[in-house]
Amino acid sequence: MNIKTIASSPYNDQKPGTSGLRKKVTIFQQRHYLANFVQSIFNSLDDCQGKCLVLGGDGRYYNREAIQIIIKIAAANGFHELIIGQGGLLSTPAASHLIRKNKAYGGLILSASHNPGGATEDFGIKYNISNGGPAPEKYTEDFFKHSLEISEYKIAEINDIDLDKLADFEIEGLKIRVIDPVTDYAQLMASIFDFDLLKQSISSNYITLCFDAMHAITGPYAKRILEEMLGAPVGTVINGEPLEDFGGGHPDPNLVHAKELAQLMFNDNAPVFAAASDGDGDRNMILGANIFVTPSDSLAIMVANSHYIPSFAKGINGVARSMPTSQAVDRVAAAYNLPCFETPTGWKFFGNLLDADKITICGEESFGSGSNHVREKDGLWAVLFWLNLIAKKRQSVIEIVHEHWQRFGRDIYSRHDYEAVDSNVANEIFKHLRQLLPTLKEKIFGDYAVDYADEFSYQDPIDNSISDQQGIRIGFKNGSRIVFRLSGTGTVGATLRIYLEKFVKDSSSHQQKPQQALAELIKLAEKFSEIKQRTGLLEPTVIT
Ligand code: G16
Repeated sequence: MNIKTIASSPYNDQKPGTSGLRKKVTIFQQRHYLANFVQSIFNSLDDCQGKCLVLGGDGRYYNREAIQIIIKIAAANGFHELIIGQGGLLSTPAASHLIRKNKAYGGLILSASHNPGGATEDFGIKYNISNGGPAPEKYTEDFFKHSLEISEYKIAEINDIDLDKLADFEIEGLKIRVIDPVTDYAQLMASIFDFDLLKQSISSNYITLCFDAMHAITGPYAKRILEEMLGAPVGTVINGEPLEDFGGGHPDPNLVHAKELAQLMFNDNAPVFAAASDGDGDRNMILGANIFVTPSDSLAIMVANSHYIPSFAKGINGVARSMPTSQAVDRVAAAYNLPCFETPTGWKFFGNLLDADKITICGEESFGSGSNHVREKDGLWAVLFWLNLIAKKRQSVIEIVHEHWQRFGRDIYSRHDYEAVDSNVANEIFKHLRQLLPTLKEKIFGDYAVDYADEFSYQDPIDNSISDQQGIRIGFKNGSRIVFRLSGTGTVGATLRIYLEKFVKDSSSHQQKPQQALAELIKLAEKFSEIKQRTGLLEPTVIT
């Protein structure tokens, strides 16, 4: 194989964020930009010679071009086998599964997740290690270090690969397998859930449903599993064709961006169940007729009912949630005597706990939940989990949620995002909050007496690595919390997130509307951060 070495020079902005490197497409299209980053990853890994790499993305604009470039760089760096999803498509959880199933060295997943796609929108790339999970911080820091020192990259002089034809072939010793992106993943789901029960419940119309793929990657997965394998009527999956620009939409499954679905569900004729997933298929939003299940509640409910799911019938080892996720799951863990871990935001922090069998189920407020079946959060897995629960418990979504609140109390929860804030302003807000923390101890604000005020730092219990500055927390004696964090996934300025949580035990108060129930905490959060004065934004950009 003819290999060329191309001289290049570093870009200084290739530091991966919460989940890989995310930038505008136009940034990725700069000369050598993508090649530099890919070569930096390969340079920082141990020898790539003779190894297998999984490759695919969410189909967004620039996916195909990027895959052709990566194939050539991977070939030049000595990979022996490449497993690529047909059309260059792989959902993030499916890629994680393929890495594990094929004992691959790792995988490159091309996605900017829930961020919009298109020629002037976002693109992203992340590396997953051999356990199938996102590269932990020690890797991503090394990728960045290499990107700052790069002086050349290697590229094989081979023709573009036909990504659309399923085939196994060899180019001068390099094995390439273009595989169906759905088959392996669908088999995995069938091994976890009770597909026979689901088929019966759907064919008897006990469960009626709608799934919004938001013109992103889960279209083909959801059509195969929900419509073809489980027999849901054709048309159950809406916006099911993956498009490079997601049809101009924002593939973020929440009540703001999946408006069509929200309208359908808060209606007299709503189906029993609805859900949506994001750009790369790892997020989920769960809805029942006239109810939206917050991701934090969804996690707690899944854990509390996990014994109804065939693969968890024998019990689970433990659970974990990211720090800003509500404490609802902690209450379940305490009641069931399960270990419960609090990690920083980012799925990569669950990897070690899952590998060490300390936890079986984990999740985040950012519309993500998953288990030890892969090392990524998994949108369709969560959907199937809920469908399995509805079918097994013979209860509607609203009944399941209300029963849960009745037993454990309700953590009323909301997240307020202030997007595209000037980065200097955002940094000043955090500086100000850090100075404020020591002055808050033991202070009382109306119904809220401060219990602790600190900045979250995490020591991984398996490898003892420490991650500092993972969000500012103000906890109150009544169990309520305010958390401030800067997003690590945005591509324009800074996104400031305020997470608000209030625990209500008494069932007569469970039906409150979150924004009303949280009004006093919202005022306190705005007062502590001075967010309105400092950003000039009078309202959050997105409330979920
Ligand atoms: C990524 C990570 C998640 C994280 C989320 C939010 O999700 O995989 O673990 O919770 O970002 O991050 P932030 O608050 O920093 O924006 P995704 O779906 O974007 O890959």
